[in-house]
Amino acid sequence: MEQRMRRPTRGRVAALATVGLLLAAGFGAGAAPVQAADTNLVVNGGFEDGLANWFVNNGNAGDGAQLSATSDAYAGANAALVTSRTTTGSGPMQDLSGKVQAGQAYTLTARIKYENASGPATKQFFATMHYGGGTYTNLVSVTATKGQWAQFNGTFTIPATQTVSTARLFFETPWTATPSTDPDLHLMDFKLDDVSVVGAAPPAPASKTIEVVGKLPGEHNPLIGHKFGADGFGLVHDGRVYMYMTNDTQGYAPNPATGVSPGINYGDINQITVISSADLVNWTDHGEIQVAGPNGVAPFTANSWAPGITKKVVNGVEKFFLYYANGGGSSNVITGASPLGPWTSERTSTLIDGRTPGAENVAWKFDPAPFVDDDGQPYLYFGGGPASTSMPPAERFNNPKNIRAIELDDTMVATQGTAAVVDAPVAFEAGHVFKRQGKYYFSYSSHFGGNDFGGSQQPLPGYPGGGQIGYLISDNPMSWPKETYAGVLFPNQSQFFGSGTGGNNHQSVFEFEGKYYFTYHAPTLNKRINGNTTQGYRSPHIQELAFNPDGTIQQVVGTYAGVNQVRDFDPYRVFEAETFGWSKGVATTKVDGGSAQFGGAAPNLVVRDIDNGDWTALSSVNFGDNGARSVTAKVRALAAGGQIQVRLDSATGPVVGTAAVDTPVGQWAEVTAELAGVSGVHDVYFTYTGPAGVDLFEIDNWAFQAATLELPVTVTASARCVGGKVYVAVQARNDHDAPVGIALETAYGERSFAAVAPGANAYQSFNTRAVSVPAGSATVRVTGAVGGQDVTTVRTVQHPAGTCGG
Ligand SMILES: [Ca+2]
Ligand SMILES: [Ca+2]
Ligand SMILES: [Ca+2]
Repeated sequence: MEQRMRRPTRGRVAALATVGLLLAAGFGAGAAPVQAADTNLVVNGGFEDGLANWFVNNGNAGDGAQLSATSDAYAGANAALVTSRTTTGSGPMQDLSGKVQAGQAYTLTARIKYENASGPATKQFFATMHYGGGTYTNLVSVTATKGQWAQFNGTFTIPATQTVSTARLFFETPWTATPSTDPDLHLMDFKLDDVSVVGAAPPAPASKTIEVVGKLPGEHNPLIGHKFGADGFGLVHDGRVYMYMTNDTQGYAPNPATGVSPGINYGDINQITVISSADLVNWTDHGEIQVAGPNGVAPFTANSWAPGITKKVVNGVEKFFLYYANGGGSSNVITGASPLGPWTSERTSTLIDGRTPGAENVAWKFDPAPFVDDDGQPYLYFGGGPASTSMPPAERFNNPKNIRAIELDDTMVATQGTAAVVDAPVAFEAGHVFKRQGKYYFSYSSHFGGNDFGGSQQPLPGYPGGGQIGYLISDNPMSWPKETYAGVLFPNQSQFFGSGTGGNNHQSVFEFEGKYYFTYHAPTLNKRINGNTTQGYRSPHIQELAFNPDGTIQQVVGTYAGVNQVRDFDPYRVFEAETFGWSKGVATTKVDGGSAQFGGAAPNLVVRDIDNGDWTALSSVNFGDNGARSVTAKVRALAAGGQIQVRLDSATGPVVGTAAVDTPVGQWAEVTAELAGVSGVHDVYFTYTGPAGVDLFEIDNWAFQAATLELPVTVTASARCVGGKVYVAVQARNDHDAPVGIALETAYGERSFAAVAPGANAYQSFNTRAVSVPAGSATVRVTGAVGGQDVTTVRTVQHPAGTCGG
């Protein structure tokens, strides 16, 4: 009610008085010169982009008007025209939240004109700021003469105590409670053009960069330490594991002073985060898919929680189907041409909602998890939330029947038939199915009790406690009676990670190169940032899943150690710099142009927020016996004096190479570090140094270059006279640890030796048939194998001039 009852309070009167003084002092002409750093905070103030960034003030329930573009402009081709005004405050508005700052002074200019024949000869107009709630402040005033463009031109200072998290600028006529009694005086149409608010540049948005080491060197959980990710769902494709996650980082907003973010707000989340790895330790950040919201792949959805993905050949084309929860009320699917997109929506409405047969009694039609059987038949599992009140309390608690299984049709983007009940004990959410040795496994997260589940009840013996992952084993992917319940496969994560890590969970299972893996989340990164008082920001984890001979699952133990690295990292190729085993103090951001490693259609990110002392690292990089000669980075310098140091095995290990990032600031370029003594298998740390307090550079990708393979050989050449002729002698000693072939070539002949033993010499004295020869060169060609590779090393050696009897 307070908001609707706007009145000219003392504050408003005082503000008006200030404006009057400024105007009386002849403000426009005498204004202090605008500082070079000042910025116009208004976007499209001249309406040359039509009505972009403008809308009608809607601060009070009664506010309303029509806003249109008009060619009757003060300048340029367009101005704004406001008609059908219902209140004095009904006028063009632009949101300056996040741009204006308390305590700052701004200069406001604008042009305004009214023309209605029955209106007054002159009329006062205000530029006003709405700071949210009932707080309105008139900023600048002008009295216009009918039919003429009048100019707003004044300054205003936002009080140091004013909260500016909401700050919306609009134009209006002086307030009166019942303007409809004289609309010609109070609600006339007017035109607006050339609006500017000039002052200090907007503050930089607070950094989301995670400054702590969130994944400790040597540990493999959480999977990444530079951002969050929840509800991970693993997909294996073409030798890599892809993890799709709810983008918990989206609403993360640590206070710059305290470092503590407000608690997670799932309503903020409309993106899905994707990472991938070929070894389960070094993960590449593929950024976020803008799934939902006005600019999303599926703009008819608002949220993108709890993704589930599968692949299937449809009409001869392999496609990837990414299902997600549109909040609690419905689920949807988007289609990818690859695991990394590009993504499209084949639907124009949600896939699972209140119209889905068999889902009518499911409270939360969310958490969609796809499964494609060996025969190609696809299924979708979904649902959760409060149990139907039609059941007795004990049944609501123990067998809430809130999860469903349904067939998908061959398109993968529509269901067929009626959903069947999954009678998972104490079920809450997060249904997931995989198949092993002909048996189907359904896992899910259990509820925490309470009024939604029959009030104070006890679980039946063997049934899960709160927030655990239980599972069922069935011979039929559509049949899940309670008798198929097989136990708890993962207790609550707080049992392993301690205070601050409780709450619900969401799991998946995937098979990769002969082993099964279990994914789950825990707010372990949040805990490393804030201690035991976490704010609900979750991180992805993986453990190996082991089975008993009877097919039941050995209960999973959550650890920071995580899983073993599946294979060493191959450094001799271009790979994205947004690939880390571990990192400190860096962030990533998407850039245009596709990925050098994953293809032009795949997203590409760069590592940013690189400060002096930050680092990124790769686990178990195999340089081979012969080692690396150099590493090249594609970088964009942001300051002079930055350096990349390459270290082995820790962030404080020996520096084995350095690249100066001395390329032009702001431009992408390549820099190279020559390396010494880098062979075998090592963790590699890229440590970043340079001037303090500035971002040093950004990095797009890396490539190591293998050392040129060489066969060690010692060569000598001489000339001497024998029997009146000059002989040129060439000798090559095999310094390799295996036999080699050696060819000796001179201008006077050549000779080849097969299988010269280690330490032995190939020797030939070539008869020049001359009494005198000039100095010249001999070529020694050595062939053999190094580390299993065929190698040829060519050396040249000078022989002196020779003469007989001179
Ligand atoms: Ca204009
Ligand atoms: Ca940093
Ligand atoms: Ca990159």
